[in-house]
Amino acid sequence: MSWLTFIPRGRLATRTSSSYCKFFSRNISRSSTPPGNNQPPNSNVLPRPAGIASMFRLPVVEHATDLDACFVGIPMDSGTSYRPGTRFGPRGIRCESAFIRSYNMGTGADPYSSLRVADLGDIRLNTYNIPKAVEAIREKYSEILSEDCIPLGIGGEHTISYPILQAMKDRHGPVAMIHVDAHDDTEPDMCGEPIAHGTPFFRAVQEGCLDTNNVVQIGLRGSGGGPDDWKFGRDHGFRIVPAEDCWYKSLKPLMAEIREQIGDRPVYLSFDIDGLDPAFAPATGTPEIGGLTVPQGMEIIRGCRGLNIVGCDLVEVSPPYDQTGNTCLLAANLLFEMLCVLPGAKYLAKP
Ligand SMILES: [Mn+2]
Repeated sequence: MSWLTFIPRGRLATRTSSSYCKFFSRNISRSSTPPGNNQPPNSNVLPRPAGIASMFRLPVVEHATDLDACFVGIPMDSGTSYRPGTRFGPRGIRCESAFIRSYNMGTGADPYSSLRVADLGDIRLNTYNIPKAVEAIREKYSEILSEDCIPLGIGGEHTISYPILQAMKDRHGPVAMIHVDAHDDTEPDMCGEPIAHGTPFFRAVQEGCLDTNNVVQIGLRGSGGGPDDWKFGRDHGFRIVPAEDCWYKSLKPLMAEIREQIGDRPVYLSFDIDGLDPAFAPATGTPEIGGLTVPQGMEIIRGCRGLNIVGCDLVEVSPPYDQTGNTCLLAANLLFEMLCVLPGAKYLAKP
């Protein structure tokens, strides 16, 4: 059966197929995206499985010039301690992102109508040399930030947040941070190596990249080495919200407290997919039971609306462990939620 079967009869039935496309592109899209702003193509014009699998099927561009926000892939897994595979994260998440539409039914956000957004492709990093890889990430982020563009990083494992925060510090000074994760990632080293996916926030603190009295870590849990595992953050003023403190609860009140505390400070959002329970996000390197639910993850991101967000990342998705594509689909949706709460994102309706 052809899709043309579904074209309504009457006046429309006399149109040619190309004028149908024009009709649908003008009228079916409910977003008010102005001409010149990018947005995902309407699926009545270009079927969602079609086209190049860029992030949300947005145009791929080389530079962040004239963009308000950009997606940038960081295909890195050299710093992983257990299951590898996050180097395929950007590719897997982009592939599943093809399903996601332009308007947020839950919140009324219509991000493409006010933000100019594109996919910057992937950072060309050295997969054989971690210090060179993080240098490439820092350089690319410095370039993006110099254009006043807000980067949404598609990981990659959590090592990437270290050079990102270096670039954030260069641009904004020490930043506040909302960090969703099962792990605190404040190890001083792993096997004696200073840069790995368990060390990014130790390094960031040592180098003055974080406004440590305005760092919140949400969802920490699991087996550990001992009772002092989270001591480094606590000693530096981090607020730590273990997963157990989130069980059975809405996180809206927590986010209200966090917004009150952070105020208008520049804030970075780092979302490790393993902050969520492995029932929802099994395709990750170091899964821990008893994690946050998907609605709780969404409450955290939606609760960032109104904050001065200067960048976000979504890390630790490992597509080789993604039997169904569901973890990548979840990650793509969370990145859409992040886009919806960036400063300047327009809302058409109240939830
Ligand atoms: Mn992490």
